[in-house]
Amino acid sequence: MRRLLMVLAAALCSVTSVEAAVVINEVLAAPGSDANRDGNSSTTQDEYIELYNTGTTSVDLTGWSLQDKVRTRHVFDTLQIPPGGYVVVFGGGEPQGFDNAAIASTGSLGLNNSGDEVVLLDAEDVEQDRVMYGTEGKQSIALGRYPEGNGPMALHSEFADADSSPGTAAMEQVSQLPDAGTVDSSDEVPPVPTEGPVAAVPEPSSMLLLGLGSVGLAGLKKTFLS
Ligand SMILES: [Ca+2]
Ligand SMILES: [Ca+2]
Repeated sequence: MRRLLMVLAAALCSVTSVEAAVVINEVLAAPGSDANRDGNSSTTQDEYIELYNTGTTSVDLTGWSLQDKVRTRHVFDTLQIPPGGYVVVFGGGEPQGFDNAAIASTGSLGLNNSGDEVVLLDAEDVEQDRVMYGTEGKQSIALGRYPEGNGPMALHSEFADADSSPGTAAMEQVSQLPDAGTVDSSDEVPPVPTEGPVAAVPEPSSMLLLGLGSVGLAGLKKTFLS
């Protein structure tokens, strides 16, 4: 019995260890603007792959690598990714204003616009994550995981108000959109829900009319039946 429990415990541990903390969170194959913010819009240098640490501890990315369908495109130099942190690997250029950014160590990411595969390997060449995309990669819109870090890949514009969010959470981009400066802080403004479908709840005035309608109908029934 004890032996069985030990075997079960070992099996559970191995399952948990397969759950990778660091995932491929966003991919941009066909950049249409200056994604790395170096002042130069380039269809190759502004390509990027964003990694996200879904775990609760830092992960040492030293020796980890990124591959596309063709070959290894980037091998990480010494780099830590903090819990809840992002790392963006650009095709090239001189990325500006990112907490953690790198440029492809082979000189290019080579992300095919009409479809490709991106694989993340750890320092022991064990696969940690893999994403695939098709012709949707042609648009100048990043493909990202939604919910952040563990959902399927979708066009970034389908779940956020921005076409991309290299180095940040997709939802942070949305919350930055309203101009907070125009709101008078002395007024009590109720918080506006930022997500979730709008429920088809009748407005109070129409509910009142409905209520009046049924009272009217009841009255009519009473009149005709009596
Ligand atoms: Ca650029
Ligand atoms: Ca992002």
